[in-house]
Amino acid sequence: MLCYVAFHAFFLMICAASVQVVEVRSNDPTPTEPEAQSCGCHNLKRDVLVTTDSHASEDPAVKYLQTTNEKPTLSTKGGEKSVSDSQMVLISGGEFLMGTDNPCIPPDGEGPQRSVNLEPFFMDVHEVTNHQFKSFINATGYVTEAETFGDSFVFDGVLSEATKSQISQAVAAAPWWLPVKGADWKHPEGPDSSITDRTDHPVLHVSWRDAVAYCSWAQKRLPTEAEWEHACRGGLKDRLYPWGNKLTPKGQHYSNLWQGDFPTHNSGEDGYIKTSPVMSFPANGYGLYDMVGNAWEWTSDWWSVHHTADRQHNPKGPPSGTDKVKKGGSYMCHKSYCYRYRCAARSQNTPDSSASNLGFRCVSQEPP
Ligand SMILES: [Ca+2]
Ligand SMILES: [Ca+2]
Repeated sequence: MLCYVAFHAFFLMICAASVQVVEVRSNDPTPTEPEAQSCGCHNLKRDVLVTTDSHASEDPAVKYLQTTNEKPTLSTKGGEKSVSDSQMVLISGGEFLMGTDNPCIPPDGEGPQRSVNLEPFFMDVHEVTNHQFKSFINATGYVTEAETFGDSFVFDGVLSEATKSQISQAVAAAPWWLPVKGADWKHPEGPDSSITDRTDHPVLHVSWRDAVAYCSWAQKRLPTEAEWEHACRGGLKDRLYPWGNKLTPKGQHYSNLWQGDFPTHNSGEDGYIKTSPVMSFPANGYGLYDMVGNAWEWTSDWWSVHHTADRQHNPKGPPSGTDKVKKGGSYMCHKSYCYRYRCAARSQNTPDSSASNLGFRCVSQEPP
């Protein structure tokens, strides 16, 4: 309840705010309206910047099925690595409690807590890395949506001054989000950046469709929200985080989040100002890394904030919608602005959205 009260005051501002891109005036970098205290990444809509979507009708799950593309190198002992170079763990099925009856951000639809039954599945132990995504691109020639559109959203705190000086727009409700021309998975902070020293970091600037295309190529799929949350909880019941209820047990950081004052000062107390190499923090009880923090992760579900309290079996979310659910929060999350690095927390973006803190991992019914 305390959680709710603390959040409620500034949520009233959030819910009234729609994302608008505004001109940034010199000597007045902060747009005047609407103001909202949120990280703002939950509603970065590409269509405020771009009006065409020429390949919306293509189904990446079909187009980039591995079998429709060049046969990838299969895993061999001591030889070449597997197609997606991935490690997966078996997540037991059965019953778990999804959501919470003590929501910190009630309008996100964190509740009610409901009993969910799942089939067993395998899940990538870490977020899909730049290295893995590059294998996919090399094998298929896939072009991401950010590359097609020519831009992507980047948090201004990670941009070079040279890149920032060329930008004249920002997201009204969250002026630290800037549309950066040339930002894509290979150039996370725009054209003057690269992933050369970040091959083991989570791939960023991938839209939901890009993520679906990758998983299909790897003969996997995106997790449902229920699968993701079950996996996040790591076998614990009704806890905030994958490791328990205390954010930093014995002073140790268990995830890559934001320490300091958002959005002006990131102390990097956990060791990282931006993304971290996957598996830099302890795994949860299921052997999964970075389920919260580092990069947000797409799920297959359409977004809705209305949930039944009835027991469900393998829920897959609403049949349609405008936004897709993402889970886990990112290196940009701080309790004061984006307390969404909890297993029950959730947020959303349109399927064509991409940003410098949003990635994914895959699941499969089959062993890797
Ligand atoms: Ca950090
Ligand atoms: Ca993550």
